Amino acid sequence: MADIEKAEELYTAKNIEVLSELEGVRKRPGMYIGATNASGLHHLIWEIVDNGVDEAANGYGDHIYVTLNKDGSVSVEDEGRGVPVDIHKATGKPAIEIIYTKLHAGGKFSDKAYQTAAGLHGVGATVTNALSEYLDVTVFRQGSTYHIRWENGGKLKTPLEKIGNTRKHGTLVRFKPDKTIFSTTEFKWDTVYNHLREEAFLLRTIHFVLRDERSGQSVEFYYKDGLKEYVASLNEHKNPLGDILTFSDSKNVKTANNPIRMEVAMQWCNQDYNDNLISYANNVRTHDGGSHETGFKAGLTRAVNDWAIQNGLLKETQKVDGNDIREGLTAVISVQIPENILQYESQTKAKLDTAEVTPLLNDFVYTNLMYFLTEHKAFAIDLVKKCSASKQAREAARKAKEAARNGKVKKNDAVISDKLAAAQSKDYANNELFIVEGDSAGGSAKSGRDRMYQAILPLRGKPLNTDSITMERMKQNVEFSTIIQTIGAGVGADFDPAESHYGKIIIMTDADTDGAHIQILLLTFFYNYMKPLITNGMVYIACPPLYGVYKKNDKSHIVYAWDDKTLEEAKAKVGPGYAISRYKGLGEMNADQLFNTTMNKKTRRLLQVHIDDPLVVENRISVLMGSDASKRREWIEQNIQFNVEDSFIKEVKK
Ligand code: 28G
Repeated sequence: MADIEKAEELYTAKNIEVLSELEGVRKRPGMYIGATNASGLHHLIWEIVDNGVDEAANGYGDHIYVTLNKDGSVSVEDEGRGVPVDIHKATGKPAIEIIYTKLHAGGKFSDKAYQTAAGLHGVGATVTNALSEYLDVTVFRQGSTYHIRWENGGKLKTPLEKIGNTRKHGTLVRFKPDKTIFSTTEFKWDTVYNHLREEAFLLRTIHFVLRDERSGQSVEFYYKDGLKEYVASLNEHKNPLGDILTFSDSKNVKTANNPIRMEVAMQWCNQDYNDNLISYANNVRTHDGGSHETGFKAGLTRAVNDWAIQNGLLKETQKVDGNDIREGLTAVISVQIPENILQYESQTKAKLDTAEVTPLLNDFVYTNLMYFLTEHKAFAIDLVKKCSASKQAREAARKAKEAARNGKVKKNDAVISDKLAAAQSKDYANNELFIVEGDSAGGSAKSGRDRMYQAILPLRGKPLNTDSITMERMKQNVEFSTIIQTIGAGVGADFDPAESHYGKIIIMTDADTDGAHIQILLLTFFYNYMKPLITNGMVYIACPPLYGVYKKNDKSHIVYAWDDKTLEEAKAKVGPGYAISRYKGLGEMNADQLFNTTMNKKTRRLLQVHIDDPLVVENRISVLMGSDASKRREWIEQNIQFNVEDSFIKEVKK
């Protein structure tokens, strides 16, 4: 190695050493909280809450109080032992200072058998400190009250001091996120509400009290029946078949130094074509499932088939598929996995990869379900009938598809609505379907589009809410049947995303509350009947610009803007003497403008739709079902923002 390289290497090594851990976090916040959007912002709260939850889970205190303050800060308080304040020998500093400013690699500082999947224990508080304008801790411990404060990303402002006596014990943390780091610093009631509710379901012994000083709202979550209440809330507006089943057990495996704990709650519903499997490993959601879900599914399929065969309901040759059994099933699976065998498939930790768990779950579900079915024969018979009906429907759909493919039934192009302006290309994956609010915007979109690969389907009025109607009624609706025909990939259990005639389905509405409502109604339809479109990331929302900036009296050259930031940039670009138009709807743009601002791949903005928070989905459904229009409007405003990522619609994609 050349000397100069050696010198450089030494220099970097030294630099890394000098760079404090707090600065490291500020340089690469994404590494610690995922992103600096709304999701990352809320992570700051979760990290602090996690520490309080750990203390409570260890048996110290059973309430956690979370308050969203008026100044944009958050307070979190627990009733535990209080963060230690004694002097840490190696450094001569109070322990609390180390805890809030060092990233001591997870585990070292922790004596816990079950690490969170995030593996961030003990690191979280430092991350929150590093990314805050201020972080203030008050400790109530052994008769005394202590206080310490950092500012500007963890710079010690007020050293630890005893400020009084107390009879209470616990920790109170208050912090305000740093505006220079995050794209938004507004905490959302719904996001915090859903997160704490989810934790309350999973933890079952802890009371969470959430208050919002900005609005005066408050709520307490405490679910002593845990997952059972979780499933009950997910199925609240559905038509259940039988009761909620709950099983729990714990098993030792040779490779692990602690038992694996397993818990399941499940219930089937009629008139629902999706399977709603929600799984957790160490209380962290595993969006893509993995070992535990695999075991669960195998045990479930085995139990239903074995019971049906043993009781003469099915012959050996008539076995039902896992898919048929899971149609309409809501299940929450929660496993606690000892740290030494906790593994994930990838960096994102969305898929569990602990092989030991699969046979355990398989056996656990099989044994418990076989027992339950035997004890509840009438239910078991209904269930087997339901599964057989699903199988028949699936086979009929497959046969119809095959017949169409073999030319026995001519695919009738005339069925496809004359409202559709189709794309010329047959490269389906690259094609885009714009579902456009209103005939007039639809007209502009038709003439402005790139005919090669963009198709336009105008929608008249508001689509029906598919939560409150049956599949039969939905299919009779002209708008939905047109969408189904246009996409050409089936519907409900028969839907196959691989057959979609479009790689992207783009919902294009006005940027107002009516537009937002139309978006939700369409998303509700896709969620209920074409869920894989959403889980495969094929559904998008178009973002028309909110402003146009131009030289006064000269609209020949317009610079578009989507939010305050791009508006400032647009003003600067146009220069002195600018004028601003605020766009209220798609209809205000002509065909060229609509294409260039909202449809052109090079310049448009799209939001990719993810609906992965089951509680958000459930909440959405109850709001949509309700007749209270003002509540609905409020929910839309809380949960859908244009050009800003949030819990419902995440990830800005160009
Ligand atoms: C309010 C919001 C967030 C916390 C505690 C309590 C202790 C603690 C926290 O110790 C260092 C690591 C394991 C011993 C532990 C107090 C033992 C005895 C604690 C919180 C030293 C951290 N007394 N409460 N950390 N431990 N609450 N709430 O952060 O070995 S953090």
